[in-house]
Amino acid sequence: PPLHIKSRTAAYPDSSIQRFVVPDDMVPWNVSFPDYKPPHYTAPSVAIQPSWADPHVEGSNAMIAFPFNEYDKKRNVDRKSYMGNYDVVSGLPRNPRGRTGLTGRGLLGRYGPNHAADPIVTRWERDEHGNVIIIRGKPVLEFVAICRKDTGEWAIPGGMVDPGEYVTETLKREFTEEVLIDIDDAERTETSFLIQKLFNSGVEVYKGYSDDHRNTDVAWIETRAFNFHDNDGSAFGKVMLHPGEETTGVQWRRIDQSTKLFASHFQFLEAVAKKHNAHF
Ligand code: RP5
Ligand code: MG
Ligand code: MG
Repeated sequence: PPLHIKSRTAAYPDSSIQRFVVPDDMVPWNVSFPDYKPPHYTAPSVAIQPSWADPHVEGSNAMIAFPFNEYDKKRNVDRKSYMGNYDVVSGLPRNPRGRTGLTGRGLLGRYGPNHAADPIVTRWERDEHGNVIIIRGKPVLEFVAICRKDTGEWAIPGGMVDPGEYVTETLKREFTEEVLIDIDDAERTETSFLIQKLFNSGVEVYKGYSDDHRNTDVAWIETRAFNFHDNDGSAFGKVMLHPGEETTGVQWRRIDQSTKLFASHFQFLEAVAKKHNAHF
């Protein structure tokens, strides 16, 4: 697997914490790194134990408190990884991609994997006459992008899976929450029917680790990304997109090499472009 990069971003978000520097060759756990002393940080927002976070446990007690590598029936949280069984060392789960330079949960609620979902809604980019734009012989795709408040980067409007929630529900819920859909009454019924239909046609394009700047040695994000393609533009034809609470902007953006995107989203969009044999 590729080296995680954003998971080693020096300044930990929303804090004054600096990660311990982990050179590329020291990332794998099986490489000995005797001097490795990552700072411990659990954000106050997590430590106050909101409903989306695990209760805080000291050191090796985590192993007793949570069924790692299993479905946690008590809390309705999936603690299995999409990347196979992860190691549990001194009672704590170990990031399957290697060292991050930080221990504690940081901004993440769960010890071990924190499951997310990413809805990639696409359509063909068209000119003013309605013709699909072609670049170097290939049609161009657009996706619904949000501008995130936390990093200022463009991103897929994804989010965390709630306890007991199916990923298919998370995809729809997050999309609705982050990209509020504003349509007038006359069109509401028809449009929501078409969007509903679109959301039943998802194709999975990624399942696994998310190289997120919030990841730590003991807590990390894993996601499933699904593509919902509005091929003739009918589902979103009359729909206006509006930014939700965690978002400063929302727009249809061209899918190509040029955009710097949040977490591993670039990789997911590349997979979508390939799948549709589109320009990238
Ligand atoms: C990324 O963080 C995932 O790919 C997903 O898009 C996102 C989930 O976190 P929040 O949007 O809830 O902050 O790693
Ligand atoms: Mg989100
Ligand atoms: Mg959200």
